[in-house]
Amino acid sequence: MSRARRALVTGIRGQDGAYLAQTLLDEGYEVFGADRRNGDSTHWRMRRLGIEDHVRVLYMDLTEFSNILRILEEVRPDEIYNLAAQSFVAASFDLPMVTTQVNANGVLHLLEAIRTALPEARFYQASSSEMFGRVRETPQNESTPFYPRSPYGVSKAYAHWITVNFREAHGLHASSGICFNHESPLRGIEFVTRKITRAVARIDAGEQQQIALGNLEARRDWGFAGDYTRGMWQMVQQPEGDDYVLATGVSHSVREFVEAAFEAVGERIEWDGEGVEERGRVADGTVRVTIDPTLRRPTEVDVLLGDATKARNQLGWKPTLSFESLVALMVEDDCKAVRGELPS
Ligand code: NAP
Ligand code: G4F
Repeated sequence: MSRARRALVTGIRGQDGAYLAQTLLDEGYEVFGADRRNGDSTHWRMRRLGIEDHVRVLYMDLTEFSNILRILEEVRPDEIYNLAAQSFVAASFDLPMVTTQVNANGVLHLLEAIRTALPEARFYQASSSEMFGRVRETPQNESTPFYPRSPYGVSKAYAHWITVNFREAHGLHASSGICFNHESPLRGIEFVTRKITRAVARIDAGEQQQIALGNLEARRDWGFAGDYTRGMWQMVQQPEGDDYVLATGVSHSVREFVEAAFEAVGERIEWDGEGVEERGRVADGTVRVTIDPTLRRPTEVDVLLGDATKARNQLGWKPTLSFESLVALMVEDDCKAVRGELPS
């Protein structure tokens, strides 16, 4: 009897790691999750999805080549999904070298290890719409030139091109998923969407008074993470590796996200003032949103809007959750967490 297909997922502790593990388990895979930490590792996201006991966790850091090689030789996965990264754009301005070592060199380590030990394995690289940066056209698709605006974006552009090069030079089955922002109740609290939904839930429960934000005008194409991890798996099932954009094709500003999140708990935000003096108030005049200029980035990506026509036509992929449903889902989940109704 042949063994179940094996998948190795790096970044298993992250948002996408948990949803992708769930997707792969649903498809009958034996799932190995690579986690850079050791000892007291907790996997709250996988626990939330009820899959913690079904994923075999291995210790692996993308900056350690021999560690990667050893794990590939031991596990011999059929498919390798590289989701590990220093993924917080804002932090990359202060940590450009760490960001490059993990997000760029780390991908090269993985590709070299695959070429050496497992050239038949299929590879997925978590590329990012952040590579489009100061966008050259709107909407952005697979042919849109990159103009990254952060050390993170630059590192992801390197990782994208080295993935393409290993596909073309060495014949690896390697795909690059150029994913636009995708969110969920499992999103890290440093990202703006979850920062907002968590704050709204805490404000609603009387545990917090206000939220301070940076640039309210930035626009993002926000989708649901579970839709995107299915798209990643679909890419890897194609006969040849390729590049695909995953996006909803709808963009909203951070300001609109704030308004939708407060609306989900029955509050309407009215804005007054300008610049750092701007305030978001609820009906009785209480200030709930303030501006913190230190949260602005040295170079910003003003607007992202993706065109996922290729993924729709070739993979049959499409997003299932609208912006409004996504915001409502995240607020509802954070309200449950505040009430202590979710496992931590
Ligand atoms: P995430 O929640 O931040 O997860 C990233 C994971 O990478 C974390 O669990 C982190 O481990 C791990 N990691 C960091 N440095 C590592 C290292 N040196 N070696 C091994 N693992 C390391 O990010 P995500 O939202 O799930 O995103 C998954 C991937 O997609 C990332 O590559 C991200 O850049 C990319 N991406 C995300 C989006 C999005 O909107 N979510 C869009 C486009 C692309 P710790 O838990 O130990 O910190
Ligand atoms: O939520 P963000 O931190 O996500 P960002 O920078 O778009 O990056 C995310 O999406 C990328 C795909 O395009 C991924 F590759 C990346 O790994 C990550 O998942 O910020 C979104 C926008 C930015 O324009 C930021 O300036 O929100 C603006 N913003 C305004 N106030 C804020 C805040 N961002 C954060 N994190 N915190 C704020 O208080």
